[in-house]
Amino acid sequence: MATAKAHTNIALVKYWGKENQELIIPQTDSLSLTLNEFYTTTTVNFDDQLTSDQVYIDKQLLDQQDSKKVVHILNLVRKLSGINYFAKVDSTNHVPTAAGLASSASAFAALAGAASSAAGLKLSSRDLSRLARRGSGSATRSIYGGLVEWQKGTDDQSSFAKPILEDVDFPIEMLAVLVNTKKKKISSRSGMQSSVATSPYYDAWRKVVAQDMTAIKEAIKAKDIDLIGHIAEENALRMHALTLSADPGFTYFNAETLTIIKAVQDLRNNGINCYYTMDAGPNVKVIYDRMNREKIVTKLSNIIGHDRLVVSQPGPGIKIWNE
Ligand code: 2P0
Repeated sequence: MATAKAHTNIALVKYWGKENQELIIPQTDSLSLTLNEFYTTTTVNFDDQLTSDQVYIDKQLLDQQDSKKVVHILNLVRKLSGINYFAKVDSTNHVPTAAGLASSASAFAALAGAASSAAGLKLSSRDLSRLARRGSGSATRSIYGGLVEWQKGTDDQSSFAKPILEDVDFPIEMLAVLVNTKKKKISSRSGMQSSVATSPYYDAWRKVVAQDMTAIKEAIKAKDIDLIGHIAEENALRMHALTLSADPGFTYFNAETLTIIKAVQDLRNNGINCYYTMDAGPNVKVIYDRMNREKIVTKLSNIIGHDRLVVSQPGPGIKIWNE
């Protein structure tokens, strides 16, 4: 039996498309910031008394269909370790408010850590990152804290994350703006597949990411928060252009997303530097130097309400306990 705690991450240079669906090998590299305020803790117990795998998320037992991705990771761990018992998986998402920012990144990173350790495997961080990748692409990066790069590689061996700067020693901060969502969203998995298959801009996206990866690593070296934020904002808009230009076209934005984008632009026009990024949903994350936090929070509170804002610092890498 083992427990792991992994934090979610937000990509500053996005992953949006797979080269290999089964192994989850991406089309491009990506780079993210691990967040302190959002994490998952998962306990895995391999037990010879069990007659099937049992998966609990936030105390709810999942049915067979919903457990599939988790069982896939358990099967990989059984194969690697030679353990043939079924397992009980107990996973809790820790998010500061109820308004969903639970993430497959922290979930599959914590699962990979807890399951491998419970099975007696002592995986290196690189191999843990490779195992987490098999559950969800973004989980590859949640093994490490701080600023993290996922090198796309070409196969299972060569596709893993590595830390760029684990202890972030400059005052970058991220504000999650939890936008109301009623519509059922298009999963990242099918959204990115459709973008790769049908967007005429996909080739250009590969070139954009290669340039952005080089530029953002320079900006990180220089601890230049404005340049990091600018690159992240442009990269996010270009990723979302892949959804609009797919056939059929779609978007993750809603009206509130655009309202928050406008507010960030207004702040910037008034000399308060901040930048936005969005993922496969309508929430907006704002990137800024913490000296600007108060002004940004005040402005956005007036628009959307204080209870839908969560300030987060850079967070740590995975922790695993054997019990
Ligand atoms: C990212 N996202 O880099 C990008 C940006 C969302 C937008 O990774 O199919 O849940 O499990 O590999 O990791 C979300 O996609 O997709 C994601 P799968 P995942 O963070």
